[in-house]
Amino acid sequence: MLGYYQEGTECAQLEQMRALQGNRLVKTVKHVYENVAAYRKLMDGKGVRPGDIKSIDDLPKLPFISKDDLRDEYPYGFLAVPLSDAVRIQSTSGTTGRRVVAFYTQSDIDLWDECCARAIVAAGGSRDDVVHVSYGYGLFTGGPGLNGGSHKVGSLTLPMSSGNTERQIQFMVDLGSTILCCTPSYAAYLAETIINQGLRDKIRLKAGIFGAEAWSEEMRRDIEKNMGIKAYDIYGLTEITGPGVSFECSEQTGMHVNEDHFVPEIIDPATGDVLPYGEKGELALTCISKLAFPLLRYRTRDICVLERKKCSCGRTLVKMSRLMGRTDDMLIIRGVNVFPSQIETVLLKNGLTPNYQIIVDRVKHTDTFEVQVEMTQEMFSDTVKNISMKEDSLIADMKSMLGISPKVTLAAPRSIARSEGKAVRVIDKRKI
Ligand code: DLL
Repeated sequence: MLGYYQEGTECAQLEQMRALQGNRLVKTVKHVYENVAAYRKLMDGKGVRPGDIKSIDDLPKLPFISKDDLRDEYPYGFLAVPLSDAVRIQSTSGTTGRRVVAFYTQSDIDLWDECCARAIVAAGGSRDDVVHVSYGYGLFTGGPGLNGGSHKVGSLTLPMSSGNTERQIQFMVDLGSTILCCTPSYAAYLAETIINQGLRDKIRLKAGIFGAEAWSEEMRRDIEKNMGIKAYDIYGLTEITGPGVSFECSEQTGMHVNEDHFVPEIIDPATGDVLPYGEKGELALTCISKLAFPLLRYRTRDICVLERKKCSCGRTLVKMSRLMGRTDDMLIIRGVNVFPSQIETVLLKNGLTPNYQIIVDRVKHTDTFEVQVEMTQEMFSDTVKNISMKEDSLIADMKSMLGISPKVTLAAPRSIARSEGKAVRVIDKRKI
């Protein structure tokens, strides 16, 4: 079994954890009420005073925060410390609207680094490892987060950032990288390139820490097989801190939430009611130990399940499932709810690669729905008849998974643009 970075916390008894959460929540609520006008307004609007929050059981009394609340207060509205105490910002990519800027004090960065260190150690990392960080550096939290975690562990850290695949592989070979950190789609691309260049025997990777975008169990198995590694999921978001909100352990059945810093709740996205463990819903997160930007009950729009069960790794931290989609990336096509992850599952189960794109359009008031996916080299050299049979069988499998049939186009190998960061899976051309 692999070790722990902070065993006392990672394996704490439930009552001890709840007491710690309660103390930290009380302090954080007081802190934001006193220092953030927007919080005072939101809490006053709901009739809640800091004194009403006495333990972790009082969490549902607090109002939710949404991305729109943050955008309305851009850039400094939610900053909870004087500017002189803040030492860093990170920011979301802003693809779906105005950017969100998150602030950190030095102690916020230290605790974020510790969360990432827990993830690295859970994936088998130690000071003897060479940690190859191919998440982007800069405003994106992936590079800085895993970089900081790797330093805390004491591993040799390669701050590669994303891009320049040739150089990535050369360093991997020359320096003997043992743990790779990047998006799962970039890991799949790196694996493909390593195999094509005949370098599979020259790499020394043993584990990967992959997150920042949705990926399926099938994709995990493919990457593990192609690279000869164990692939671990890691989750996080800029607004809350970045990667390291939760991380996977040796059991690989979901991610332990660092709940001494981030308290998770699953809510019904329509009503906001808190749902019990085991039920699927939207994840809301509350920061209880940060100073500069501690969001309370932040609605992530990510859909998952929480479970508190005994884990074979010994950690008692509550576990969240692999993400099942987002409340906002769910496509509604001809009235049917479709998640890109469902399509990926069908493709990989059929021996295809995770290089695909979903194209949705509207022609004469009717939605069109097409899935373009690359063939493997073997399929490419097959007869036209066999390729067309493969397309038909994919359509049938999608119909049974989704309830509607897309047009499926098998494209030539390597014809769909690769991503070095988060992959673009959906092109929605509808103007609704
Ligand atoms: O993606 C932080 C991160 C960096 C996480 C590196 C893991 C590794 P944002 O750019 O703010 O932050 O995007 C956050 O990405 O709300 C999820 O929808 C998605 N996401 C993050 N991790 C996962 C994951 C970073 N493991 C948004 N599985 C989140 C699926 C993920 N989706």
